[in-house]
This record gives sequence, structure tokens and C-alpha cells, in this order.
Amino acid sequence: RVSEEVVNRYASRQPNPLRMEEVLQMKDPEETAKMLMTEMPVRLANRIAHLSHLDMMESCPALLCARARLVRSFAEVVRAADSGASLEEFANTIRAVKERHKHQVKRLTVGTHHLKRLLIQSGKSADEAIEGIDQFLDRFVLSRIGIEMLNSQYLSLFTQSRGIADPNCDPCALARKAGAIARKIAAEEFEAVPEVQVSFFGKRDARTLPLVPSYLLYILLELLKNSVRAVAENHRDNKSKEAPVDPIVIRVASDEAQVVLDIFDRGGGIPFELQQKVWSYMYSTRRGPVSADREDEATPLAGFGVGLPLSRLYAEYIGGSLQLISMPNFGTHAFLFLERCSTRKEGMPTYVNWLRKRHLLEELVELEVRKRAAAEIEDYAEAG
Ligand code: W6P
Repeated sequence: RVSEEVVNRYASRQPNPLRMEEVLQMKDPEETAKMLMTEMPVRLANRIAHLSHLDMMESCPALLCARARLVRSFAEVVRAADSGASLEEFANTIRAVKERHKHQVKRLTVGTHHLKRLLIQSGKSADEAIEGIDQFLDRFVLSRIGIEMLNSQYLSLFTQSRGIADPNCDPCALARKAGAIARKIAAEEFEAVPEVQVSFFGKRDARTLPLVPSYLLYILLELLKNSVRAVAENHRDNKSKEAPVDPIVIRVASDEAQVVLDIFDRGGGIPFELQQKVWSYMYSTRRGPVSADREDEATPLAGFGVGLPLSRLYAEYIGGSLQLISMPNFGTHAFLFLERCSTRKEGMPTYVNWLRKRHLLEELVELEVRKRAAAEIEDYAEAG
């Protein structure tokens, strides 16, 4: 067990985002363990404090469970660090952390759906409740990605010794791979599935950049599942069987500063009223209640779940950004912007210093009280 005070002490420090080049150079298990022992408690404590400050979270069992798991991991990492654990012991601690947090995102979606109902019951409008929860989740899950990356990087040093980042990650190759997977999934549901074309614009040596490939693959696969589905549905519903299926056209363009991907589908575009909602964790178009025990992501091609908001977070984490541009009755461009610079840092939420915030609030209240007293004295003086 750890006291709230210990958590707060670590939460009063800001996480230290790493530069991409530091991640690439993280090759020594000993050194990496040392770095994790100081950084991991800070990152975990900030998330615990962040979750604890979420209005009404105490009434949501799934959120309490998520917090209990964070506290457990925090306690174990702090204990391992303070007791000078051996490399092997520490690796086991981190393995246990990784395992414990495997289904956290699911817990969060279940917990926040419950929270939404409570907030609405307490008088908030649905839009207000959803906006607040989406903002919370964007920051909370972004920080989770950073923790996951450090843990995966560290553990990978024991199995493959080169880490999870690739200094020469090739977006074109990953786009082709994601295209093949998305088409295979779609072929189970649709008769006519679009081709995926990839072309590159730029100098030969600008094809690659340093990146964690699994994150880029996640983003591309999520985008392509949506594009393939849109085109396949559009073809099934609006065209004759013999008509050609419009291909999905991916353009990768780069120079020494950035790599930009345009994934263009002719799926008919995204209805205007959905354009903001696709970025929400709360508007899944999937039918039926979200259930806690359905850990898998239902049918892989099902309507918007958390895949798009998560993809945008991964893009932010790797120092990029993601935008959807819809053209009504025509199609959708998904633009993914990536920066090549290896001094770019992990994308990370900045935290309010929770303790300092409390002091500040007290000071503000104090100030307000004094101001009022002064005003009263003045009124009194004028009247007198
Ligand atoms: C659509 C809907 C969508 C979401 C995300 C990416 C691409 C697309 N295309 O029609």
C-alpha cells in the first residue's frame, strides 16, 4: 500500500518527454532500467492524480478499478526502485505492469460511459458531458502511450536488443502492408473490395524516417479500414456489380523536414454531422451496450469506435498530426503529417500541478475575501 502523499509527491513533478534520438539510443538494459526507475513513478503518479481529479470518478467502479491498477503498478515500481532491485527483478516488475494495464483502455471506455450517465443525471447536457470526458481521455490515454512505449522499449532489449524504434522506418512499405490487411478483413464482408495504390514523391533517401513502426501501422490500418469500408459500401449500395471499384490512392510526399501522407478514398465522404463525432470516444456507431467482458474489438470493420481518436493520439505521440477532409458525395482525404527531425520529443500532456493548484485556489479565495472586505469598507466610508 502507498499513501496518497507519496503519489502526490511524485505527481508534483512533470514527466520528462524523451527525444526520438534518445529512444533510438536506449540500448543498454541497465541504463534504461535506471531511467525508468526515476521516470516511471512520475508518469504513473501524474496519471493517478489526473484520474482522481475527474469529477464523480469515485462513483464508477470501472474507473476505480483502473485507478487501483495504476496505484498498484506505481507502488511496485517505486518499491523496486527504492530497494535496488536487480535487473531481472525490475524486468519482472515492468512485465507485470504491462500485463496489468493490457485492458485499461476498455476499462476506461466502460467507466466513462457510466460517468457520462452520472454527469447527465446531475444536470449536465450530454454534449457538455461528452466534451469533458473526451478531453480527459485524450490527455489520459496520450500519457498511457508514453508509458507503454518506455515499458515496451525496455522489455524488447531482453529479446531483440535493438528496441522497438526503427531508425529507417518506411511509411510506403507500412501503407502497403496496412492496405493488404484492411482488404483481407473487408473481403469477408464485401464482394467488391478496392485496391490500395501507394506512390512516393520525393528524393530516394527521403523515403524513411526514425519512428516506432507499430504506431504508424496502427494509424494506417485504422484509416484504411475506414476507407476500404466506405468504398466497399458505396459500391455495394450505389453501383452495378460490374462497375469498377475505385481504388484507394495513397500518396507519400517528403523532404528533409517532413513526411506527409494523403490517404484518399472515393467512399462518398463523411456526413457533416459526423465529422466532429468521429474523434469522440463516446459516439461509437456500433450497436448494443459496451460490455466489460468483451475485450476484443468486436468485428474489426465495425463503425467508428475508439480507433480514430486513438490514431490521432498515436500521431500526436510520435510528433505528428492527423486530419480528415471530407468532400460530400465524393470521398475523404486523411492527411497524416510526420516530422523527420530526430530531436522531436514524445508528445505528452502537460499536467496541472495538483498540489500547487490547491494552494492557488486557496490563495484566490483568500484574495477574493480580502477584496470584498476592502469594497465593504469603501462602501461604508462613502456612505458615512
Ligand atoms: C470515410 C470515413 C472515414 C474515416 C476515416 C478515414 C477515412 C474515411 N473514409 O468515408
